[in-house]
Amino acid sequence: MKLVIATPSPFARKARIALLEKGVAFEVEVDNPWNPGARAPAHNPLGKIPVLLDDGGEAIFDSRVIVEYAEARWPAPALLPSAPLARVAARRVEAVADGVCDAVVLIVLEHARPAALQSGDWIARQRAKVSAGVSALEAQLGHRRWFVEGAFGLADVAVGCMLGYLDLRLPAFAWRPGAPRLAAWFAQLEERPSFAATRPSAQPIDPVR
Ligand SMILES: N[C@@H](CCC(=O)N[C@@H](CS)C(=O)NCC(=O)O)C(=O)O
Repeated sequence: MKLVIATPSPFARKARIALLEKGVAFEVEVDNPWNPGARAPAHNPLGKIPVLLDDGGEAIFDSRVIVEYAEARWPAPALLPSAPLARVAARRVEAVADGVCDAVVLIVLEHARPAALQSGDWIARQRAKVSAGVSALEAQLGHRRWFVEGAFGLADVAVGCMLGYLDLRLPAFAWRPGAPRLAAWFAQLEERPSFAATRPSAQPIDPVR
């Protein structure tokens, strides 16, 4: 089994951590979906990573589907609660975290365009989503140890991957002063073996015009 990733991608990291937490054996193939010669379009019509290639060669994407697949195939340890409404709560946290990542991706792509083509309004709109998302997660975490049902799970994985991506791609975005509980929580999470083994790193992006 092979997981196709990009080294900065929070979505790929989420899928990778889910598999690591479940103790599944898999290879990692590094792609750069933004650049010519990317492998992603051969597996996913949307040209996006992550893609999980199962032992039969079937391509499973996107990160949410990969997690669902992993939960079904390797149920223990569970990353999603079994109670339907608790599952919804976990997925909602994931939706906020993934949405912040989407906004950061759009900011990064905008910054990669020639300066004359960049839109300050567009960047400001995406930054507002990042701020609102981080604030909402700070409020939701409160004094809890984990986001949902007192147990580590997908919601925690998704938020941790989002914060790691924020630090990588927008290092000047000072989110910690406004989200001190999330900051302390994230510092501990980063020491977890699955997080420590998957630290994100930058890849160059060809300018998109
Ligand atoms: N919703 C998708 C998002 C995946 C995604 O946006 N991947 C980015 C890298 S972080 C990508 O491959 N983009 C290439 C493109 O849009 O052409 C998921 O959860 O897997």
